Amino acid sequence: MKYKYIFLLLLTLQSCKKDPTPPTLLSPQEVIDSLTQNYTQLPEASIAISGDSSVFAQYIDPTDIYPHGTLGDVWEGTGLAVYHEGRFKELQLPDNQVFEDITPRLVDVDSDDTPELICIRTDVDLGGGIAIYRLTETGIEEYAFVREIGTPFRWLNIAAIYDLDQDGNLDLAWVETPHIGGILKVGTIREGEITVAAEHPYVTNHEIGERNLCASALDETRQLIMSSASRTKVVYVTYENGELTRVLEEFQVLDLTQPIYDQLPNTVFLNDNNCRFGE
Ligand SMILES: [Ca+2]
Ligand SMILES: [Ca+2]
Ligand SMILES: [Ca+2]
Repeated sequence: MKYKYIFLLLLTLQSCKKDPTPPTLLSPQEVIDSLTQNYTQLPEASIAISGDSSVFAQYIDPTDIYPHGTLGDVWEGTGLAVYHEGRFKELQLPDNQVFEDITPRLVDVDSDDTPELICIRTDVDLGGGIAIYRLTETGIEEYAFVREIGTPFRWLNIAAIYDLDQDGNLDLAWVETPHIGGILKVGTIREGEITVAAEHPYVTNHEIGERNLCASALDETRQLIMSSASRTKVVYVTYENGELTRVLEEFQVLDLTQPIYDQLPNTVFLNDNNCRFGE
């Protein structure tokens, strides 16, 4: 009889070995408490939560190895911590990369009903780029990326993650170097490297040293709205037939330190999956 119990104990230990972290379904508050208490958060301590509360994500383990300070401090994340399907999953960047960002964006880019994470990821020698990660059963892996600008201390800010031209493929829009004559760029999201399909100069969607990343938006006609690089006008840009076109500009100074939404009271905004989420 005694041996039977030992055998059962061994069986139990064996099954624990195969699955070292069995899923634990936690309440949203328990997940937030774990992410707050069990990880070293960024100063903003910002946690992204998917619309159905199935995925929680945050940047972790801040470092000051890249003293750019474009988002208000020198502390940038070096890892991701995610709660998904009852498990906490982590990713650590290599030593030459940081997340020059505040909150990962949760968007299902491959239509499998699980959100991917869209992150501004900087190489300390090559400047800002974008990385998209997908969640696997046990971890986090890279799905697609936008190549870095190529020069250190050059950054980019995402503008929208949306099928801008309604061709059935999700597009990613961002402003490269928004502080020094920003260039709006668009690429279509597919697995692997995301290449630039179109670009448009002299715009901005960020003020240096500020934490507000929501100075651009998408209106109900899928026009990208942001500031002119001169900061004197609001510009409206469409993406159709592979081209970005400035269709309208109006004299108005946007406050880039604040989200754009309250500054254009007559505009109906879409959920751009960058700053506004949901259907
Ligand atoms: Ca920071
Ligand atoms: Ca997905
Ligand atoms: Ca598209």
